[in-house]
Amino acid sequence: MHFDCGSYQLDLACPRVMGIVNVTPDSFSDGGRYASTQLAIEHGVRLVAEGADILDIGGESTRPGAEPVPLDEELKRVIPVIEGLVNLVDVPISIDTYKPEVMRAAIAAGADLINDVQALQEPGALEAVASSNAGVCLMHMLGTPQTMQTDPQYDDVVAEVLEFLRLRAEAAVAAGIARERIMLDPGFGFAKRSVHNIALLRELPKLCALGYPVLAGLSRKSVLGHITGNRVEDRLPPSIAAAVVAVMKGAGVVRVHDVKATKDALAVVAAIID
Ligand code: 7PJ
Repeated sequence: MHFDCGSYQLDLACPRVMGIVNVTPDSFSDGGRYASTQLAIEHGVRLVAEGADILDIGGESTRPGAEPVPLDEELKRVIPVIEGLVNLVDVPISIDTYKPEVMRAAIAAGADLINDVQALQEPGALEAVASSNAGVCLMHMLGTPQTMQTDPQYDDVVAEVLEFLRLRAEAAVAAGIARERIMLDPGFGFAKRSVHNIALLRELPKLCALGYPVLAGLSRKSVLGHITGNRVEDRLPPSIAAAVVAVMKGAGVVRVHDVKATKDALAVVAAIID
């Protein structure tokens, strides 16, 4: 299976690792260490040296309870980082945003992939992607980062997430985005309790059966803390296990903080599993 994004075509026969580059002073696990443009660029270059196949640049933390970032502040954070990285690395640059203005500016600055936790539901977002050749990751969430963890309720979380993503993919295709440019993501940790996250990972093959590449983002997330009792700084082993399970259940891309460790684990999987 191939995934088209900007000037890149990714062969997803072997699973790809998306490395996270936060440019957010309040990001829950990096604590603002890469807040400055220069540090974020250096971090991205380091992740590519470790084997990242995609870099995901985020300027607004979407962790539960995070405050929204004003448009001009988000642009100031992410655009210089994208501009710096496109000249330094030869992997697709993804922008983690739900704001159409940020999508357009990021694409103009060289971004190849729009990673939208709101699945292009913001007015103007479908058009912003359709008028480019960027790829898009459509993610499932209920509500907003401010409200999503209050009390997520599902009758059948797997069926509901699948139906939502199927409809968003249809909307994207209807807006003129080719199927080859679309990737789907169940949105682990977004308006989901641990039981919901575990059910979605266990049933990931059902999402893969929709026919689009699937991205899984479980790195350091609280479901792994609930299972192990580990604090966020001690969640590397559970994150590796989650990435391995996601790939074995069909994910084409895993979104992670710890690129080198994840690449090593997936190399072992690739050597054994056909
Ligand atoms: C995800 C994301 C995810 C996609 C974040 C964190 C919270 N984008 N952005 N999927 N998570 N596509 O990294 O813990 O799971 S931010």
